[in-house]
Amino acid sequence: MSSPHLRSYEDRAQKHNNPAARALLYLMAKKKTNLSVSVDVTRKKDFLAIIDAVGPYVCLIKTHIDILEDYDPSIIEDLQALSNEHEFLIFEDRKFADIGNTVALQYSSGVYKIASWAHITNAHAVPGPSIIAGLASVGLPLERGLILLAEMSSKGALATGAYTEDAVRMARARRDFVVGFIAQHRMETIGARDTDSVGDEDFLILSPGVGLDAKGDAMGQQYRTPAEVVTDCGCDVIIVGRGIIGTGRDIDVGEVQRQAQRYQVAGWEAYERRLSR
Ligand code: S5P
Repeated sequence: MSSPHLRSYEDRAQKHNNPAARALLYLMAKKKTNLSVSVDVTRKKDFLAIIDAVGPYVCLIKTHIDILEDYDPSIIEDLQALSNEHEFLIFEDRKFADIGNTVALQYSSGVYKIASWAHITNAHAVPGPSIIAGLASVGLPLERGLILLAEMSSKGALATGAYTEDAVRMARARRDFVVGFIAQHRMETIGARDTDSVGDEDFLILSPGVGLDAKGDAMGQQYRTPAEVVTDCGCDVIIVGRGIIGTGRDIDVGEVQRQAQRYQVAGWEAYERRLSR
């Protein structure tokens, strides 16, 4: 089978074996969007207003639920209602990084009970395969999917070279639950010489560090354009935060919506260009 990035999202949706990945690819094709908005705000009112405004333009809403200052469980009900209304999946960017037993508790329990509402979450590879086993024990019965961090967008990130390769090997051993990577490039070429089966694998590449206007921020973030990310590097989902929601304390919902539409168009054109190459 050809490399996933040369196939349509629709075709990949039909063949994927993980329910969360299948649902995401299906929504991407249906809504013609590979945009994920990162809703990094601290007030419930802004959080829900932004999601309502960008909902029609996204396949995936990415949350950092622990930065909300006025969190209460009703936020999850509102988020789920918006997810049903606008048809997007929910990705809690929790970046788990502990031993299997601890992450299973962090994923299932505590204040946020992430597994009960996030279709997708993510984890660092640093603890080794046991982190996947721990998260899968909670997530698989709920038909969730896991994204491993194979690379990062920040300047000086340590997730490179052998670390990235080992993250990919860990994912290959758990293709029932690991559906993709946070990365800046495709990962199929990694370890292609290994005996691991790479032929029919279909990992989604979700790329943060995307901006049409800025090249970075004051804290080491680095931005590339949707064309660089999707057409040139073959990534599947663009993750955009401040490029859409802005950097000010006051949210201009109309402007947020205009920017979401702009990034949706740029991301989709970049995908169509990639397929027509
Ligand atoms: O390598 C990474 C991984 C992630 S998940 N670099 C990132 O920036 N992220 C997340 O993407 C980060 O936590 C933030 O929520 C988002 C990028 O936000 P932006 O405002 O810089 O677009």
